[in-house]
Amino acid sequence: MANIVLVTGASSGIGAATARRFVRAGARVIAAARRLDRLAALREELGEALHPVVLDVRERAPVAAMIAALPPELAAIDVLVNNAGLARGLAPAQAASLDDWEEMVDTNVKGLLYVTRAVLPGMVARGRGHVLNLGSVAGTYPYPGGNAYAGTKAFVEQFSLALRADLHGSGVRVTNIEPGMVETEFSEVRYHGDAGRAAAVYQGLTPLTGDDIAESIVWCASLPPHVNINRLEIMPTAQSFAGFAVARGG
Ligand code: NDP
Ligand code: 8X3
Repeated sequence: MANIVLVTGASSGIGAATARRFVRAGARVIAAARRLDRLAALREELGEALHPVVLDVRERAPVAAMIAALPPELAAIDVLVNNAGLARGLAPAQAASLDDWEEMVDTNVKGLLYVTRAVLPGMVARGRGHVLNLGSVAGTYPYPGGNAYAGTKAFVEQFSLALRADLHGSGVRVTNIEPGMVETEFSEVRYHGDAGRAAAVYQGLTPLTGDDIAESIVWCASLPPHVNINRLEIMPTAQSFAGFAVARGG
């Protein structure tokens, strides 16, 4: 089992559940996010094995500085879970907010790049490590209003596969975790705090939980070092596909 794990976006949802699972499996977890109160509560719950770090992954220099300033006992990161991310809005592309689009690109694409670039050299030098990225089914299957969010997750999927190519022979593993509907704060964030609209997304079905995804993440990381899960697509049983849309009369 991994010894030192960095989880971004550990203050909520999938990230918090992943931090819990790794700590319970005996790892020390660096838990990064912007909301200190949430991280402090997680530290209270999980104890000294959790090392909270306030970090906005969109800030390139502070990301690099945080990794460089880790205390020696936490510096040799075995597992990086690039989980920090968000969707903003569900408007069609022709009406979507450019601010929403930029926030998603800055977080889901550029933030993930900054953290990965800061952590990878150490993993390669040690000849071991595992990067697990949070992609999404949205990176593979389009849906109306997914536009920029889907694009960021398609980036994450292809970047993950490309990392596998670059890291060939290094001993460093890469996995893209691709969930469908997971009930977290995701929809509340997508709908800019509209809790009613967010709750309606999960009404009348059994969605995945953050802990369902955390279980899969810990499973991937605990496989023998010669085994690499490239992509893992996970949906609730109640979610599937609705086929192509056809506009008639045109
Ligand atoms: P949550 O909203 O519950 O959690 C998102 C986490 O990301 C929070 O801890 C938040 O912390 C953190 N975060 C957001 N922006 C930043 C930032 N700039 N810097 C650092 N941390 C940040 O959603 P989920 O747990 O569902 O989402 C986790 C990941 O899973 C995301 O990448 C999402 O796209 C992906 N995913 C989610 C699915 C779902 O249906 N829920 C399905 C497929 C993928 P804070 O605000 O404190 O910074
Ligand atoms: C989150 C799942 O289907 O809302 O990535 O895009 S979905």
